[in-house]
Amino acid sequence: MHSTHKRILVTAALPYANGVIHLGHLAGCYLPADIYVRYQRLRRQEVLFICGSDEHGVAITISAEKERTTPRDIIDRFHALNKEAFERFGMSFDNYSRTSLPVHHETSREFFLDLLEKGFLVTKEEDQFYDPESKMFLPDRYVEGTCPNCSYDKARGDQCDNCGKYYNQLELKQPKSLISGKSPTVRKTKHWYFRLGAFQDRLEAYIAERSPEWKENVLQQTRSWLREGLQDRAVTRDLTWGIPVPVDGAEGKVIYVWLEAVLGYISSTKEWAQRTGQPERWKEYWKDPATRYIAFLGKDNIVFHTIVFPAELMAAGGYILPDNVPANEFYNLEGQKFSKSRGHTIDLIDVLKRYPADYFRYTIAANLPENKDADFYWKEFQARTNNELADIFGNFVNRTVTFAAKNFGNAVPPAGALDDRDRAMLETVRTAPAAVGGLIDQFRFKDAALETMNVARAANKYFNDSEPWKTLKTDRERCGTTLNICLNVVRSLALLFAPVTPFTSERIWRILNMPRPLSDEWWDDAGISALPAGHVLGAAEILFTKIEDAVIEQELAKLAPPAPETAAAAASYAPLKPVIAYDDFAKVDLRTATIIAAEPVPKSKKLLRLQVDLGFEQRQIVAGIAEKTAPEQLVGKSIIIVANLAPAKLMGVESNGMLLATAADGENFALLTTSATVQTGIGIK
Ligand code: B3M
Ligand code: ZN
Repeated sequence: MHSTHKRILVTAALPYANGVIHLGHLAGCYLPADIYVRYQRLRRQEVLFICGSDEHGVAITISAEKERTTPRDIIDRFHALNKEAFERFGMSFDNYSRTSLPVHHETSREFFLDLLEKGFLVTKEEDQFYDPESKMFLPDRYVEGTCPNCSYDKARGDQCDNCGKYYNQLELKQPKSLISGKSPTVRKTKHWYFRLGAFQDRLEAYIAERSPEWKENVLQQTRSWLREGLQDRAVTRDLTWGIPVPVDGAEGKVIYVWLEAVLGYISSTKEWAQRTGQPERWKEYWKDPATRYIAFLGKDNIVFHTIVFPAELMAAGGYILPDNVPANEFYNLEGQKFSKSRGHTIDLIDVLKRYPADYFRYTIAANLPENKDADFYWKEFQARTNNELADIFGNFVNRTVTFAAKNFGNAVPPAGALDDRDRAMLETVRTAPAAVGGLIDQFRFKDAALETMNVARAANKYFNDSEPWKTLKTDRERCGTTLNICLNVVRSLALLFAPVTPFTSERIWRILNMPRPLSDEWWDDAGISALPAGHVLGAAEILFTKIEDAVIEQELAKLAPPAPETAAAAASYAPLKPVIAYDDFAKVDLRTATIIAAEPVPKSKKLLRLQVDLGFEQRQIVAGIAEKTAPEQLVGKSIIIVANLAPAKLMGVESNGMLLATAADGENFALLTTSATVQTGIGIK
């Protein structure tokens, strides 16, 4: 832990008040943040956990139009729903604000005018799509067309949802206005641009300094933006919903949502300071270098937190910058993306009526998408709940407290002489706070949750191996020692699990009849035996109820069946691999080549040995296409190969490269070829 810091500021991405949050959001951003904050509080760190609703942006105005209502109605509804869902899920925010509040409009105006005054904003006349029917300029999300990069035909105006590419809306092919459905015209409009390039050097230095601590997925996206060179970015939009641009001549324009939303963290902190009667205290969190700032968010928000927001803070001067931005990857549902529109989702407020939040908190924590996408499966939810929470953690607690209630007057018996098994159990508990805490400090929440469950496993085994039901009859003191240790381990587990399953830990605290609130405890004290002999316990209760198969079948039936066209498509198309940065693709060296000889590889049904000519050299390549094409048909073909692949041996035959072909059979099998006139050895990009 970073002892040089006096306090910790934690922000979690402000969800758009344009829909209900779902488990994907919790796994991507909010649950990791809450685990981190709860743990730091138990370490007696001064922590402030800030969040709120992001209530501007065109998505909200589009929803309002679709529902024939107002943006205000949309944000009031979803701000309330999301705030409630977060509370029920145990998100322990110190303040949950909303960017439609005056405090946020003031903060945003202040930053905007400061940028203007310091010359970090420039105005440019630019061509933009205009819808003559609705008489309005079309912001990015209002235009739909064909992606210039991947030809996806439902691409929106600023970023393609299919390939992730950012572009200027005018690059869209066959553009269509989402308001009138007609093709838009192009008109000149003035916008203010943030001169992001002015911060290139300072941002590169900032990232270089922070990079040893940051996750690879975060660094990769950030570095690819820096490598491309930071361009001026339009930070105003022709919209009426949002924060009006505080400059003469900007009527009908608002500040671009992403420029102001990140300032929402500051506004929310100001609101917290006001509400708690210490209006100046927000500065301690945002302007004091003794504050360590951790920003939690999902992976599609990374560059706004590692480049745009730091640039804004650098421009303003005197602000701290994020010390870490531990973004997670995506969390999907049963192998497909969450999709409210397709009904492929889990409504949090709905399911929390049927299952305690901790069942989800533990299931998600145990499989967080920390370094790669992950999925929620209802069957795994049932398995984690039944086989781990109930059979290990719950079972251990219940056996311990009911045995003490029945045989030791519902009090903690004295511990006598310890044997090796006792000492091993106490050692496991003694080292747990540092082991689990160390993982949380490294934002490895999944390993922390699994490590904590391992302590419960060890406790269960200790109970079984100590056989107190036998020693009760043969050696009551020994039996008392076992139960003394087990009751203390129950208390330790309540502390260790508190960041992940806070509701359960509070219940254990009541079962143990603890004299002071769990929140007053010290994390490190999870490693000691703090229950004195004679301490009277509370009433036992079952912590977890197992989930029946039939119940899970009902949940699965609620999920929309894959739509027919996608079901067929799913059958024949492999799911897209995760989006990669251009730099990853650029490492591959593709070349044209000609097959000059082809023969089967002895004793192999699949492999052919090819001699290919690259122009500057000849190569031997082994290809698994013997069942798809005859060798004699290949000679003379102009193909494409991966020329910088590490050499490999297949069935003992050296292969130095790979040819490109469709991964299919029958009429769908095809080599990637070029016309015979194309010279060999030419690079492909
Ligand atoms: N509302 C995008 C999102 O909900 C945006 C995050 C803002 S964090 C300042 O994913
Ligand atoms: Zn695309």
